[in-house]
Amino acid sequence: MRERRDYSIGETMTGTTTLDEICSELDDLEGQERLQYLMELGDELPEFPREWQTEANRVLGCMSQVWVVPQVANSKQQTGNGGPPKLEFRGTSDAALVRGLMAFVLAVYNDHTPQEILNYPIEETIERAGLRNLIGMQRSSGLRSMIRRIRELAELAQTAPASIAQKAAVAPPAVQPTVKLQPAAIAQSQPFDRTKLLDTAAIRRDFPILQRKFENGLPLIYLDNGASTQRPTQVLDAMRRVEETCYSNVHRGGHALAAETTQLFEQARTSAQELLHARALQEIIFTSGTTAGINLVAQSYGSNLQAGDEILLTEMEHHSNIIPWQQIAGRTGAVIRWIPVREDFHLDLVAAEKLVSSRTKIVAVTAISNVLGTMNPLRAICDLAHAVGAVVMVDAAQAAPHERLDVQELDCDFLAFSGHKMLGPTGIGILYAKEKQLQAMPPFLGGGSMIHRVTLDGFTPADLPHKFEAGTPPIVQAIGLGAAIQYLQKIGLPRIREHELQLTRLAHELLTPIPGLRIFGPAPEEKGGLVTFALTGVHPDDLSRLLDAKGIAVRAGHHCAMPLHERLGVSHSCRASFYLYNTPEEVERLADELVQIQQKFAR
Ligand code: 7TS
Repeated sequence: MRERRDYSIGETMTGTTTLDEICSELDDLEGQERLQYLMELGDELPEFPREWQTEANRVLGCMSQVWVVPQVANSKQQTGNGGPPKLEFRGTSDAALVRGLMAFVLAVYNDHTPQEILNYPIEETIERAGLRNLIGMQRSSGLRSMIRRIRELAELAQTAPASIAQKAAVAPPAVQPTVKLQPAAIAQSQPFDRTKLLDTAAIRRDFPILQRKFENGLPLIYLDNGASTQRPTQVLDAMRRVEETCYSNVHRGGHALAAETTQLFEQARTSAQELLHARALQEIIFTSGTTAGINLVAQSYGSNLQAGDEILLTEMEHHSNIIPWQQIAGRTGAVIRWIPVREDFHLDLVAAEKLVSSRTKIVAVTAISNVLGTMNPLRAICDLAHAVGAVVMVDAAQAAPHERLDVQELDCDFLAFSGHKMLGPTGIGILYAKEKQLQAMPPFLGGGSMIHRVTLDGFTPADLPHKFEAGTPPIVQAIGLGAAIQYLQKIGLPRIREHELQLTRLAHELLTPIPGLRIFGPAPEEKGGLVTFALTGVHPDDLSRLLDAKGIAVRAGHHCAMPLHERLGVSHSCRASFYLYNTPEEVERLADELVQIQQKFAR
């Protein structure tokens, strides 16, 4: 048998043997011994929990069952501040030899940046290790499937790093965390980094309302962006310009004003299409907001539900993504099932997999929780739903304003958001839906604009998107939303996300040490730009009033998420939610006031 080497310098993070050692070992051995060695190598792979052996993690194209999970390597391996994150994969198979091949693949790719992974000349290494002759054709194509999967994940990490975090989140840790709340979160989090903030001084000049001072001389500190955001002059001007120069109804009337207004209105649709990277303009429906979009889908798509069909929701939904489904379930006899929220504030996807079946017809999930901030693994949820033929409705009310969303990448069937949470006016929102779904769905509201032809006996609906836009739409508001989207795009959603992440880190750093203060939500990296908390001894409603007296606007209450609050074991909570114009000084003021309140009232 082969001699065991000293692995002290050669061990990778995951405890498996290094690539050089594998190659030199294979070189030293002959025939059967080499296969035996590969199998022993597989035994060295770190444990891969059963809960990780999901469809989403499966490597397609292998004869045996193979799974891979990507993770961002922990900070001690990082190249330092600002360097690209290194990836670390965990994998396994139900076949011993394939586990050995997995160990080889992981020795090649683990602890490297996505670019290094993509540049790596793997064929040379396969040659060097002599694997081509050793493993035969079928195993060889399995090996290539593993490599392809790892390269795909590296590409994803480069283009959409958040999805790697999402993919990693699909795989829960082997041991469910027992520590609740922020101590765990702060331990994982990177420190606040001022250099990654936006130029808020310049941005704030665009928002007249932010100059406001209260009668007591205190400036406004607006931290209630989860409820609604403020409008910049660019949006206000765009709306005023229409009112003052060309206002008219749209898609009717042959006069000049109608043509000009219609053109501006349709430009806003194009801006929304670009924002979401939708395939076609026909897939963008103007609604009055997220609530209206979800109701449209529930009433129209949901009208085909039958008794016993299942709608899958999550415990962290806003009431807007609960009640429309309860209403349609009540009418059709469909049953609602719930994906639970785990102790670490993430969805329990292991439970979700068990809940999904051929009875599941619709999965409706929030992209970002308006209370916890948790960013949900949308692509994995879409894959899970599509595997059983169900459609997915994404509530993007808290996501579209803050992060880049690509409906084609997500592969969701429906996605809704509101203008007023992203610098636009109230009364306007967008429903994205795949064209094939919209074609098959009956119209929701009936009236002007949504018909092709009407007779005394009935009507034929108009083409998309007008089929779903009955009556005079919120014209000026749609144009305002278009201007808001352009404003956000000019700054760039990834930069806005980074700014909010820094503010959230700062908030966690400053709020966590306050005695009796509990944060409801995961680490800043895993959530949107908000912090929801409770302070022992002070009711959240009082807390918000005390902060208000200091000019700080936060929201207290159940935030239209009563089932989630029940799960959290509290009736109300307090939420500070950030946006691109908020500053670290404002977060510091919030923390200072909370310290004072704690010292005065919460003993
Ligand atoms: N979904 C989520 C996740 C939300 O946060 C909200 C509004 C909605 C749907 C409804 O949006 P609308 O524009 O149709 O009303 N959320 C909040 C909030 O958290 N505080 O006030 C409104």
